[in-house]
Amino acid sequence: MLPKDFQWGFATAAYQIEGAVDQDGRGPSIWDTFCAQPGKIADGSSGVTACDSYNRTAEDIALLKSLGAKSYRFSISWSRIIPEGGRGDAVNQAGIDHYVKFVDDLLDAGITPFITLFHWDLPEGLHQRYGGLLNRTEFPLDFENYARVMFRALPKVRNWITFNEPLCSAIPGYGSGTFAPGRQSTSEPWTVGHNILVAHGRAVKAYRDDFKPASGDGQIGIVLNGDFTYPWDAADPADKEAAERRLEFFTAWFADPIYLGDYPASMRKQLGDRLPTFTPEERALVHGSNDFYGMNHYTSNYIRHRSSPASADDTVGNVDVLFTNKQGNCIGPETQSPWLRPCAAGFRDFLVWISKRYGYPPIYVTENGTSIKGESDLPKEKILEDDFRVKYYNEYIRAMVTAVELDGVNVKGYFAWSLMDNFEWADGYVTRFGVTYVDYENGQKRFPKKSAKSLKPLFDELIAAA
Ligand code: GCO
Repeated sequence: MLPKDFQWGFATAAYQIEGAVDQDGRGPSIWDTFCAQPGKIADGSSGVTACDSYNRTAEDIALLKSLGAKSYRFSISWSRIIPEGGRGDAVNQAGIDHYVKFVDDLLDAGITPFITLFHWDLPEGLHQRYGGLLNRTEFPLDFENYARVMFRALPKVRNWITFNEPLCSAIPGYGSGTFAPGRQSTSEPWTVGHNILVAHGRAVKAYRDDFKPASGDGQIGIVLNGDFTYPWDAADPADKEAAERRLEFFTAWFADPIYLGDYPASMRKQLGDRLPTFTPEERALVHGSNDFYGMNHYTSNYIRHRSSPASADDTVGNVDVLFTNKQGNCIGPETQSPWLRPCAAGFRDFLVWISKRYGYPPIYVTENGTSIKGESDLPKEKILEDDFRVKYYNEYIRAMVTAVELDGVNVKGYFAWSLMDNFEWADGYVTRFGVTYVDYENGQKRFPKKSAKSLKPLFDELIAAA
């Protein structure tokens, strides 16, 4: 069973659902700029309208209530709050007022807000002014300032997330260039990852020093993503070591500095001085800076070692990442999206890996979900009958309960990604992750899928009676 105070609900992100990009004083983000560049987004789309959630807060809250959600994880658009982004720049009161009302309305509806401060949509002004996430001194200071503005504006919020998936700001954003701001470099991803950790540390210190309620029930942490890994050949020590190294490059990159005080040795060995070194002040800000571990997880992979030296642009630990192992066993059915397939056992194993490495911290599963290739092309009635997603959630959530019951993992909450179909970054609207179908051609009308209605009965069964 899960504890009676277990928080479950759904997750979204500002740029993926809000739309209203020119409304009420919002400034441009790097994703507005990136989407405007031809060829960057698969279907040539952007978050200009998305799900129009900025103007449909009452409708989205009613949807959450109808699905039985206890909590809702969403992100704040920094460029709605400080359109130019910086600590010396004007604060946009209309932006603050929007989120103050949204939080009040959620609380009135009995839904607990979990707020992500940064879900990739950096104000364009900071990128232009000093290189945004690349600036080791300016960015952490401006992020802390923005965080302080939100902590002050939303004192009723008890659950804060600083960054969502810093890896996905760093590697697609500054390595491959497939995400905003679209830079390609073999050193910048490691600089960006470091600066995000320092910015996270500054915001956490600010919260703990100046905003954490005297009641002590306020908490703050970072959200890290990761696929669990299995050796391609279970009998090959080199593949076993490669599988562990892949996890270190994926997740320990950020979690080790926070829980253990420095980057994994495997990263230092491969990257050398491309991986920044923490100053004593930075280390003090970062080490111990999580009240909980925010975990985004979708799938697992088989990992095969490479005998050749790592290439300069390698970001995965010099390994092959596969869905099939040496014996030909395949993780998940071919119908899934090209880059993820269901593997519920991997979810349990990853929860255990995190717990053992970091001392059994409280964990919130802040994203978990799936999509299939071609879901968008199906007729609406087929989309609504998403049996594959019902199966995914049933298997994954029960694997999580097993980890709690048998492995002593301390999971405190779970957020399904996502409340609704939304703008899936470089995939545009082609890939659907929602438990709610959004009819983009007909006024963003929402239609809960079968999976949306499957979660309340499942959690009613699995959460201990109050
Ligand atoms: C992520 C992001 C989400 C994605 C989701 C599906 O984890 O990549 O937080 O914004 O939309 O994961 O890819």
